[in-house]
Amino acid sequence: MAKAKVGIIMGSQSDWSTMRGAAEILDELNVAYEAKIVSAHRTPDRLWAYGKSAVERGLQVIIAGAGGAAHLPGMMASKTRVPVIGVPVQSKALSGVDSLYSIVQMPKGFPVATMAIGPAGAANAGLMAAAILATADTDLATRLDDWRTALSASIPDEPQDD
Ligand code: RP5
Repeated sequence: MAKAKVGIIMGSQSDWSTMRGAAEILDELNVAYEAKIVSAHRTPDRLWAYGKSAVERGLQVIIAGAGGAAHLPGMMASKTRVPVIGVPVQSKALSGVDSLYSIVQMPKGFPVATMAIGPAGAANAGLMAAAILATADTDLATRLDDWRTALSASIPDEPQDD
């Protein structure tokens, strides 16, 4: 199995149904990744160890998804210089606006590239990770260009009746 270039991490098993969207994009684009549950609150030591070892393990992008008090992406960004893409998972109580605000409002110095709330954000996180890697990988760049061309081609010119 190829060594993971992208780490997909999430605060809970319950986030996987959303974060799977990032994994599916990386599968389509043949980008090696790993997926782990790493919680800022429930497993803080795991978060620390993951961030501390990310560079030496060869991770080039981290996609971090969390909901509610969504501290995982920001804490990970504080622990590693590997670029972190944050995905606000849709929460039950506040529909993910809490997650979005928690992730996007980083203090100067520790950025998190924050996506949209929910599945679209997860898929876009996969695409963003691929785009970052494609700057130094021409084969991946071609696959990503082809993916984008196929998406555009799938959009009809005119609306159809249901
Ligand atoms: C966060 O709390 C997780 O990222 C998840 O989105 C949310 C709820 O977690 P569970 O109670 O479903 O485990 O830590």
